[in-house]
Amino acid sequence: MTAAGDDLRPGSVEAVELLGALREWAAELGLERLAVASPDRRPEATLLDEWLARGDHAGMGYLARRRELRLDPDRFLPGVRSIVCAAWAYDRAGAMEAPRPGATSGGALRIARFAWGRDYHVELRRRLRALVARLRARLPALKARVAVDTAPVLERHWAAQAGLGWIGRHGCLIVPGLGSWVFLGEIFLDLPLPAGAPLAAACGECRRCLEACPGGALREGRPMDARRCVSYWTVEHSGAFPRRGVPKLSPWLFGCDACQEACPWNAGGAGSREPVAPGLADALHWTAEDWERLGAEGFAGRCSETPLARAGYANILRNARRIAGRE
Ligand code: B12
Ligand code: SF4
Ligand code: SF4
Repeated sequence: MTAAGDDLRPGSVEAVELLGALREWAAELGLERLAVASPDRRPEATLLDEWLARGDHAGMGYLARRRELRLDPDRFLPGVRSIVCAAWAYDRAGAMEAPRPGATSGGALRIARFAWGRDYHVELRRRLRALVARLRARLPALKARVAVDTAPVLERHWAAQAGLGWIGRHGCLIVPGLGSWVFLGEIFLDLPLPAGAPLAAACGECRRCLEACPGGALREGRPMDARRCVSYWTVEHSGAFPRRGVPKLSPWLFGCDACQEACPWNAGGAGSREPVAPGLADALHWTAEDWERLGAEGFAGRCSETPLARAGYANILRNARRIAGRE
């Protein structure tokens, strides 16, 4: 069987031209950056295996499953020749009066910025699929597979290999000029496009994120311990909290931005052009009582298209009660 890119060489005029077109289309779709990783630059199995062996993935059993798919891009898309990595800025703080770090007077609970808009899984996937459709108009035989967050793909690894940005000590990808307030998404292609080169990490002597982390989840030189991460407990953990081992959540109702807010690379980052989800604009300043009063129906009405919907009202209420000392 012939692959879509059989006539294309990675450095050829055609391949460079195609990447240029992809970048233009991405910009039209509102995606800030796009770069390509070579599938040959596979992730180190030991980093993932040791992370799992230590139990750093907490209750996220799905991360231990499909290990081979996570480590081998050729299993994710047989015949893969390029991994197109996109960064989509999500910080909407510039567009509105956002609660500032430490400014939680009046008992306002905080929602991390990644959750202020409409569900990014849906929105980013739609944009990446639109890119695939435009490519297919030129190359009908193209094999492509899109990944956004939930797919068994180590997204930060590929984005770093593509040179889209570099991984900071907080573990997030920092994109020059944008900071780390970006979502990542990928298109695996059987088409050889010119790959980028990794950027040098530029944390220097800074350790602000490690100091700012409320649960002590971040460790020098290796991926974080999710058992100590507020984001894990407020977003991923379902059901009652265990008696021991949950860090102090306050003021984070959903997600946590402490490590990223402390990061100097996020000081002047470009904001998102997307609006805050209508149901959330005023809720960004709510107290635990406000969330309690909302009720399941009110929650569905306001939050159904946002990342909060995945957690569900019961878990959101559990978080609010915990912060208010009532759980
Ligand atoms: C599970 C998960 C979580 C878990 C666990 C976090 C973790 N660090 O693994 C929890 C729930 C805690 C979480 C929290 C958050 N997440 Co999250 N999460 C994921 C998910 C689904 C899988 C990550 C994974 O596979 N982890 C396993 C570890 C071993 O892999 P890894 O962290 O990707 O790291 C690999 C490499 O990057 C490298 N590496 C990573 N860190 C470091 C550090 C050092 C020192 C070294 C040497 C190497 C290294 O080694 C690893 C193996 O190759 C990804 C989406 C995806 N499919 O990749 C989103 C993703 C990483 N999350 C994202 C976001 C936005 C968040 C939050 C900011 C949300 C919030 N505000 O609450 C926080 C940030 C917390 C933090 N400081 O990392 C974005 C990050 C975007 C970016 N700019 O980097 C992603 C990419 C989703 C997306 N599509 O945009 N998340
Ligand atoms: S998201 Fe919060 S708890 Fe998790 S590593 Fe960052 S600062 Fe620590
Ligand atoms: S806060 Fe400092 S150490 Fe942490 S990621 Fe940002 S620059 Fe690196």
